[in-house]
Amino acid sequence: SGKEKWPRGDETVWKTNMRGVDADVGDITKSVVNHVQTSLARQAYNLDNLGAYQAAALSVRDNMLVNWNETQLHYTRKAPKRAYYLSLEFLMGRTLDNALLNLDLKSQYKDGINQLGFSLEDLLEEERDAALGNGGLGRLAACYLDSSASQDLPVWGYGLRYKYGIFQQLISPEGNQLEAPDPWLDNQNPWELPRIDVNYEVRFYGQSERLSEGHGRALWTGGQEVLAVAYDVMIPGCNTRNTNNLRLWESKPKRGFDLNSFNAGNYEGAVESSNSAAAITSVLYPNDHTTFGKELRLKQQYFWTAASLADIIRRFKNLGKSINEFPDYVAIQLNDTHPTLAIPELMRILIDEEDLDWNFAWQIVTNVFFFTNHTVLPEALEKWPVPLMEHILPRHMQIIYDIKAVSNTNTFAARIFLQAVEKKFPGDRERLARMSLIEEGFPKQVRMANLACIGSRRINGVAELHSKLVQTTILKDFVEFFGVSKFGNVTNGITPRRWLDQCNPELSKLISSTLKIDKSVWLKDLYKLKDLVKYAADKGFRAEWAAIKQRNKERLAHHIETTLGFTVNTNAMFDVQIKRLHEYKRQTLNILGVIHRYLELKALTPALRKKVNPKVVFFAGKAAPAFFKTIRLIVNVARVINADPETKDYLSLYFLPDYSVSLAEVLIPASDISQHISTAGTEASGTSNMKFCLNGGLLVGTVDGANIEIAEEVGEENVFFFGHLTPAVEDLRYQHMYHPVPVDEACPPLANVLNQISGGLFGDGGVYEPLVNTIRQGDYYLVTDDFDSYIRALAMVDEAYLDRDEWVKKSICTTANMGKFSSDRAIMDYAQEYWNLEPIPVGKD
Ligand code: GPV
Repeated sequence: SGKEKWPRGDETVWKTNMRGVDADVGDITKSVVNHVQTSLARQAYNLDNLGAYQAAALSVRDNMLVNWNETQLHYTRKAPKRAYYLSLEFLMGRTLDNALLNLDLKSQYKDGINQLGFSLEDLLEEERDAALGNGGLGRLAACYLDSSASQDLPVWGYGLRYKYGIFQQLISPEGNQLEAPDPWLDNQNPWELPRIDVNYEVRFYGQSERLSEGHGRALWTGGQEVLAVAYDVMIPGCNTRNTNNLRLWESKPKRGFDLNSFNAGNYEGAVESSNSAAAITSVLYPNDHTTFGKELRLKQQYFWTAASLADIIRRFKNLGKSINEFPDYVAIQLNDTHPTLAIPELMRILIDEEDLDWNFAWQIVTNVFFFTNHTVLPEALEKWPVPLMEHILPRHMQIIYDIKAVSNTNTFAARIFLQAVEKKFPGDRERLARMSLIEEGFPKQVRMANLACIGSRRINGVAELHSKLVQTTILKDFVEFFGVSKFGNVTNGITPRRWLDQCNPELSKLISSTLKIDKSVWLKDLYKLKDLVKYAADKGFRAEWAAIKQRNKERLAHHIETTLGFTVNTNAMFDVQIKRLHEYKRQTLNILGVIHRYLELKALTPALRKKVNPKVVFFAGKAAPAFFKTIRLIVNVARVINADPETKDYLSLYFLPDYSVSLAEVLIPASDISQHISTAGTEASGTSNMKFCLNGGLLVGTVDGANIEIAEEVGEENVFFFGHLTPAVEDLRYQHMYHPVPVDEACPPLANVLNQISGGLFGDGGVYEPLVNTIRQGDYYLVTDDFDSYIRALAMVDEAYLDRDEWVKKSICTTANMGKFSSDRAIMDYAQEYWNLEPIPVGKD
């Protein structure tokens, strides 16, 4: 009785039979063959690349599992404060290559796979991307997981296990985007561990009755109960045994069949309810920067936050601490407003289940949560109709009204401040209306950003300019209410493991051999790249640098040749814009610039044309229906100019379908120049700008988001800036509204381009009228105002590229000065300035 002895049985037998990570090639082939036979039930004679990939993945997974187990045990024993990153999106991409590199097993596996008659490169191509995200926001979450594990920080991610990730994009011959489902789990996913035993019931609908006694308690009953089942994804750190966890929830019916319906003979009804539970995690909503107010989306958000919180609380309770100490052991980061329901959900748990006093519960809540805002665009600010919330989450709606009442009658911690504000702005009812959690109207709506803001310990934006804009525009009233110290900035970052070492192995090797330090050192201290600056003067080094860029361009060309059948001119400058299509990101400005260039080329004599710097322009990105026309225009411009014998050697254009993390890994290292050309003040940060620069590509961009900080680091002489600055944007928009000037007057070269489109140079001009009219009328994103300056910037790019020696120096100096943009720096900033978290390295007690 009493204490059990662990392990059971003979400890040395356990120890000598545990797998280690220092497997040699013999162990690797043995483990892969074993998985072929026993996990896949296949044999050597019928093994294809897919089977070999799966066996290799399972073998690598075994190595990760050893570390993962050890890490979780270590964290449990040490009981440190932990942080949880709640994100509705994790855009992970492929795992095998990344895992091999982080575990430092790539060369051993390469040899082992070779001995078995396969090529590791081929097997890597068999893996499907895990594309559980739309764009930058989801990819940022993935980079942050890599950096947390790599720096031994006890951070877990929580998300949803969508059956279908972001849609697969097809482009029809006419240039229309078509969407197909992304059945990424069809081949089985070797990287996830189903945890059927880790599950929670989540309630929807029903009734919430306030209890007369107690302190705002209620009883929530009835409705529908859905089961959340955990799937764990291991996150290996680079050059450490620490392996963190990403826990994804899948929805299941609570019982396979509802017995009551079954007894009543209502077979169809029973099956239907089981279908509706599974629907919750069936698909990732493809809306980037927009909200739709769809019931299923609200159910996704609650399902995920409720399951995650239940799991976090269960883990906390295992520590045997009092609930008062919750904020000392738990920090929860809200990735945008999508998980904001976690705030009223934690209130519900503390009040209704833990029986805490309302004010005390609110004090705990406001010390646990941290909120990151990722945009100031109004269309992205989430609002949920009150009637919908009342229907689906009646208890949470009551709590939100209670929070609203308390914040309005100012009985909580910030009372002193509000009194001061009221003194300063006596009877400012408009201010109160703006700050309210409920927006008046038909219907009333819950403002999730306001809720996230008042329910969090600290709030941050994602680049210096953006964080300033958050504080002076959308959350201005809250800065005046709480004081500015509650607001901060954490400039985004990217993991140099995936975005340099993995995607550009030749450059990584050159850096290590030049700096004479192992990559495991500089990959985890990216400021070390600074020493590359002095080699910019070295002719031999420049030649190697340029040769690698050239081979990366050929690798991209080869990829395009084999997948799309186009032959790309690798002697040209490669100019790339890859990101979700949005009006504010201004892919239109880019394509209009391409047409302008084409018309200028056509006007030149053949002799003069020969002096022009040849250029290939690449676009890729998925679109919401509102931006389909932009893709159609790009595709049809490509069709015309790529077939024009007079110009095609000097200018060609490709729209690469189905943009993904894996495609980005091929495109980014091949770019000479990339475009980050949002209207000033609209792109919160951007993160692909960092990836291009880290790989020695230069930027043409507006003075926006992280472009500004990149220029601060690499030097303004190495960035091609153009366009109006943020403070001018509002005035220009005002002028467009009240003193409109026709495009023909405001910018004749642009008017000419628009007229060519309308005139049918790229097929039926009528098709493009709505697109062209966004510029001719209103021009909210200031394409007209920035066009001349944009064309001038591109001319400067051409001129700079002609002096190839200088260009390569710029390229080297750019990479060398990108240390700040490692996501290691960003995540350490969160750990220290927000979460109060310490590294907990495994095996270094
Ligand atoms: I809100 N972002 C995104 O990808 N999707 C969204 O729904 C929202 C923001 C992006 C921003 O647009 C980028 O500027 C930023 O770099 C990225 O989030 C990560 O912070």
